[in-house]
Amino acid sequence: MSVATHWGSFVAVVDSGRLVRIEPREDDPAPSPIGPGMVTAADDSARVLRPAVRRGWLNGLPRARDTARGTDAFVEVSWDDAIDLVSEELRRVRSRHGDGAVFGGSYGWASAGAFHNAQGQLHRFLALGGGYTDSRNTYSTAALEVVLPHVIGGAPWSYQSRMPMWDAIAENCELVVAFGGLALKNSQINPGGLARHRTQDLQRRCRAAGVRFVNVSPIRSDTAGFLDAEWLPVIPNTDTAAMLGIAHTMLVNGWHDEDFLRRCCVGFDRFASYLTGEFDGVAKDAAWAARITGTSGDTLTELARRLSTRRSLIMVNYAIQRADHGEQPIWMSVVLAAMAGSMGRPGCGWGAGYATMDATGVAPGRPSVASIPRIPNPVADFIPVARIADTLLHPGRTIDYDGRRLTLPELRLIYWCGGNPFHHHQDLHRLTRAWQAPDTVVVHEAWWNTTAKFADIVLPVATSLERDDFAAGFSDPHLVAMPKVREPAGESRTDHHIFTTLASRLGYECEFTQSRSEIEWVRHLYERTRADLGDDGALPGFDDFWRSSTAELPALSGPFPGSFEALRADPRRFPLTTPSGRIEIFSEEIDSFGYDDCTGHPAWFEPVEWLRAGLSDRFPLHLISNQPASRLHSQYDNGDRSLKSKIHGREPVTINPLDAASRGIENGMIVRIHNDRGSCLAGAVVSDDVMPGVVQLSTGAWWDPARPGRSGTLDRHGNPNTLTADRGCSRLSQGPSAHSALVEVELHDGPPPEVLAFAPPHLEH
Ligand SMILES: Nc1nc2c(c(=O)[nH]1)N[C@H]1C(S)=C(S)[C@@H](COP(=O)(O)OP(=O)(O)OC[C@H]3O[C@@H](n4cnc5c(=O)[nH]c(N)nc54)[C@H](O)[C@@H]3O)O[C@H]1N2
Ligand SMILES: Nc1nc2c(c(=O)[nH]1)N[C@H]1C(S)=C(S)[C@@H](COP(=O)(O)OP(=O)(O)OC[C@H]3O[C@@H](n4cnc5c(=O)[nH]c(N)nc54)[C@H](O)[C@@H]3O)O[C@H]1N2
Ligand SMILES: [Mo]
Repeated sequence: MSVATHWGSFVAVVDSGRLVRIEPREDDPAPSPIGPGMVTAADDSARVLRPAVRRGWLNGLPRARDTARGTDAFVEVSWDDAIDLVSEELRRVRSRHGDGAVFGGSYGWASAGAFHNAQGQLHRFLALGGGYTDSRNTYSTAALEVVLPHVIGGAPWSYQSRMPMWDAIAENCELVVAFGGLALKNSQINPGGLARHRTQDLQRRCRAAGVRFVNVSPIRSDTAGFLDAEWLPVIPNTDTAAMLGIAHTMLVNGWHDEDFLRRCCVGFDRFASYLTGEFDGVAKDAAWAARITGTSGDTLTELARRLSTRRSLIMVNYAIQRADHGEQPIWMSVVLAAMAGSMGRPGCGWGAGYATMDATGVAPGRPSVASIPRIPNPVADFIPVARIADTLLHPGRTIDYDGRRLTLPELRLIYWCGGNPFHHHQDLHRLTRAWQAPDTVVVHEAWWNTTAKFADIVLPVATSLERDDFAAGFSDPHLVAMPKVREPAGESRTDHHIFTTLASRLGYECEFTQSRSEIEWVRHLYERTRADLGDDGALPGFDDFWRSSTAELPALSGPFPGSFEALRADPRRFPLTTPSGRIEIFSEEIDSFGYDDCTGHPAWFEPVEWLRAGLSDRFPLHLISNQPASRLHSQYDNGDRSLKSKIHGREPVTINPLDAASRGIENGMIVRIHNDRGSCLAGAVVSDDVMPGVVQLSTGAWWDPARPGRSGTLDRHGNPNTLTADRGCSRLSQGPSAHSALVEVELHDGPPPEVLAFAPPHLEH
């Protein structure tokens, strides 16, 4: 039976109803090892088997400002009782405090599947019930999503179909400079699933065609060994300065593409006076940039020459914008590509997110596929996604966001479905304090992870292996069947089943289900997709698809709206959708917002936390909390693959030999990483893969506070968000800035405490 996940498609081996193994698909050239590791987690001791309610909440008092959240025992209740409690509480909060007091902006990746999309199900349920406060943008790319439409126009994600694909790069490009690298570990993933992993083969093809790669990153392994990339380690968060130094060199040598800048861009002159220092007296030359980035001026000068004389491509990844002033390196990368002369030439120019997800740069998109239908949300209020703790701590406060003033709403009921904020949010101790504010927290989870433990009502949810659906991954031109391969564990139910029962209790079941059963919905969405494609699509009927497990959608062909090739050819005929119709090197619009931390053109702003900040006296190491190779975020941290990666049960932290030696740290030792926000344990990996002054601790280890609810308490397991800062990138995007954090590392003293991250809370019956 076929299995589809965010980490690819697999085959389930089932024996008399029991899931025995998950194997790679034969036609996947680079299957992810995360898939096979899912089996043991399906029935592990962390599984939530029955609805459970926090003891203090059930006892009724105190509800608001409760510090027992995260520490209390849970009482298991029947589904009937759980549905009563949740529906009553929704009714109470809506009538007492208004629909906007319900927070449904529950961010998170959940699982693959067009129908059982957790956010889609939640939003539909809450919208039909009166509405909810939503969240906007993603933890992945908030800064990019907000700034790029100002600079290159189009919808926030439209660059995906406008940038060169790998095959065109192999054919046309000579030099790729990748800011943040091209980590293949990340291309295991594709949101919503994918049939076959292609990125590795395509990267190899580029290498075979003679494309040279430069990896601008604090970590060497951010490019695959077979690419033979030149490694240019830069001090984290200084990419904008490096790009400015390169741009300045191009300008003063006259290497920049004057014709393209004049015809297809606006505002280069104003930017140029910033570069030369006409405004502030500081020339952003290669020597200036070298001092900031920790590289040599000659290297940057040479890179400027090569970028402007070769057919070149500037790539940016996403991590560089999950940082203080994260808008700047994205904006500046577009400007640099415009200057270099390759913008709008086949296989060259600019692109973002290559290898961060498999389909990015592989296919420019796919025809649209029907999913659980959205209902317009009657509540207009929203918060920028990463400002959740601010909202809970400071309701009524106003903040800036992309030229607007937002008033943070007062949230009384948090409904989280398909995400794990107690892994993904920055500064988890601050989130713990904020989390005490609402009256009620309802969570749908399959496992007792930290978010479940910090809820009031936990409803056990079936996993993607335990329900029927089909996958339509981001940009992947395949549909993959996802038949149920095992029964739901314990009493768990699908999100849809739970919402159907709640909607029934609240009096709108028919509107919610449209009188379709789950399998009828799956069939309906597939047939709808097939009908929308018409004869051109020629998809097989549902029964054939379900039997054969994969169907191929017709390829999309360009040119796509906002194409840079069309812009270069004729900017009058093919304008972008920016106010000027051109690439905005200077944005009058952003300038008019009057923000001091994001002005009218890209610029270097010193991050609050970086290796040249005063704080580095006390915390001399920059923490990179990148994506884990062994799992997707926190998902399947309890799976085989992730468990095997741990060191004495802790998350591995990589540290340079120089930094390790001066601290007496050796491979395999348990260390304590700390700053003023918190501390965690981790297992040391000593390697010159990371540059000196930098430590790397992946995201997603289930947070394991030693004294839950106690501010600053030790995390025994190694979640980096115990250390990161909860600070918006700037007033423009208010995005998360996880990659701007300084820490110190020391040997852990004495016997290490047991890791209890995977232990369920105390359960009463
Ligand atoms: N320090 C630091 N923090 C970061 C990042 C970083 O780089 N550094 N990266 C950020 C990024 S890019 C992202 S995208 C976020 C990711 O943050 P999340 O998307 O919140 O992380 P996941 O671990 O994918 O959480 C998904 C949760 O949904 C549950 N789940 C799975 N399927 C279903 C389902 O069908 N129904 C329900 N109800 N639940 C389901 C899983 O068990 C899991 O607990 O993290 C962010 N946090
Ligand atoms: N295996 C796996 N793959 C994933 C995910 C996962 O959880 N697991 N998550 C997926 C998701 S949701 C997303 S959004 C993407 C994220 O894709 P990215 O954000 O691109 O991925 P990261 O692994 O966080 O970061 C990649 C590298 O950026 C480098 N970097 C960090 N800060 C800086 C900096 O200031 N300057 C420079 N030059 N480099 C820097 C680090 O060395 C890091 O290894 O990955 C996706 N792919
Ligand atoms: Mo992400």
